[in-house]
Amino acid sequence: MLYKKLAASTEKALNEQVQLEAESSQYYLAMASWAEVQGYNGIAQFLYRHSDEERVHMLKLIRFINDRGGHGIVPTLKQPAVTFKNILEIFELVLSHEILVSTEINKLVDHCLQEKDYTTHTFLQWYVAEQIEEEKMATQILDKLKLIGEDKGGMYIFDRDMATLQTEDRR
Ligand code: OFO
Repeated sequence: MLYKKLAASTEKALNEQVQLEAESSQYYLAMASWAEVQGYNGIAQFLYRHSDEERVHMLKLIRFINDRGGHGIVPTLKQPAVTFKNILEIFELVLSHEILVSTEINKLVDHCLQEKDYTTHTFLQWYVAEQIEEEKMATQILDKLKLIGEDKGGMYIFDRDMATLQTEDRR
């Protein structure tokens, strides 16, 4: 084994994060599908990309756990929401979900410091930085939606622009 084996408690905590990243991917996939059916094709494309990125976040964790002598567990996923009130609600949910993920990442970082597991601590810094970007992106999108309000023309342009908006990613 190349690396010092993960402590059982760290392996468990990382696998819980695998679950959360997988749930994030499913959640955004459900939002993407709903937006597409409602005719918001640009927003749907953005959310499909976001869902794919969350799956990559999950994979990075699984590979890391396995590289460190643990076992990355592919989780069972619960059914995400099927319908949403409107686009504003979707991005409010995205922001609150990302804040939840950031909280969990911070708990993991804290756990690593307590365990003196500096390798996992370093690995997690990528997620810390990613969460800052994701919270910022969701906040900026919400600001735009609040400016648009009930303006249908504004929403048309917003939807068009979202087709090409890059989800932040440092891979
Ligand atoms: Fe995995 O970055 Fe958002 O949740």
